[in-house]
Amino acid sequence: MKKARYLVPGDYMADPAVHVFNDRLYIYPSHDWESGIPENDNGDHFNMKDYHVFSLDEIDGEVTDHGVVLEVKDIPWAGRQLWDCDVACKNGKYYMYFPLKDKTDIFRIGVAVSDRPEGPFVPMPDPIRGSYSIDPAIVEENGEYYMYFGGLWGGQLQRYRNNKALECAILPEGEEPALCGKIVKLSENMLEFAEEPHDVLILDKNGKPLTADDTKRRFFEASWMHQYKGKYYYSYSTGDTHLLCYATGDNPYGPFTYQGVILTPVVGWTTHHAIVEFKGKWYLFHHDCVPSNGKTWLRSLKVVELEYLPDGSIKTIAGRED
Ligand code: FUB
Repeated sequence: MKKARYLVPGDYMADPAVHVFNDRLYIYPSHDWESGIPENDNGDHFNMKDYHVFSLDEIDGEVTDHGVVLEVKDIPWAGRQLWDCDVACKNGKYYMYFPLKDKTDIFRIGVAVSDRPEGPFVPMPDPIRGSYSIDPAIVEENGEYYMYFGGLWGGQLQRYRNNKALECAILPEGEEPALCGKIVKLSENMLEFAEEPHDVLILDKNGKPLTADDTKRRFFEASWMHQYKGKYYYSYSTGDTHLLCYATGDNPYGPFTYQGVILTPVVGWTTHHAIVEFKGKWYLFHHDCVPSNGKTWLRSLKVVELEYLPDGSIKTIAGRED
């Protein structure tokens, strides 16, 4: 696959989380729609109200839409905005982790459970205790499960320090250390945090933490983790500079050393991704707003092959194909 392929041309889907379950690729996207909410820096225009699941058995094969698998109206603690979710499998059960604003307009992360990767998913009555912000991404490591999460601006990460809510949001500035994404181990039953979340530190090549003004490299949102040749690749969006970047480390907690850009800016404000190996090749799943003529709240899912250079670095992909 040399050219990026749109996966769901008939609908607007974004923020892909992708996993191989039972030899099949499963895609867990956000479901964009035209809700009429005006665009602002808080992301109110991303007013999603349900999730679909998609699957395929070949990368260029037919995409099956498994329909609506979870809806805001069925989540007891719901306020609004179902943003980027992820799914993990443990002991034959599938756990969907999703960010959603509660009735006080604070993002929490909830869990919904299914016996099948394609859902439907049944939500737990309350969000995960101690959870906050957005963009959960789950990895399994030696039978333990970890969640990466966090996002700035509308993702509300700047409202917290040391996992406690601040009286008012504080975004670091200038040469102050940038805010970090978070990692937390999940409990045995997958329904709780097993510890306090930790910072995911990103360092430059001299071992210095990235600073707030380093906006083309610092973390903003959209964490993803994959392993390649024994290294841990932590990838994320730089948000207001619209890049997908990555940093590598020796264990899931980091620290990670910044390495480079995976995807240059796409059409649309947000950029988001999943990196997955399938049938011996690596793929970048992402989204852009070309099919909606640049409407940043109406995004479309894409996939393109990802290439590694012999030294383990990732070949940068152009976000715009023109
Ligand atoms: O889809 C809403 C938000 O936009 C996601 O949570 C972010 O990662 C960004 O893609």
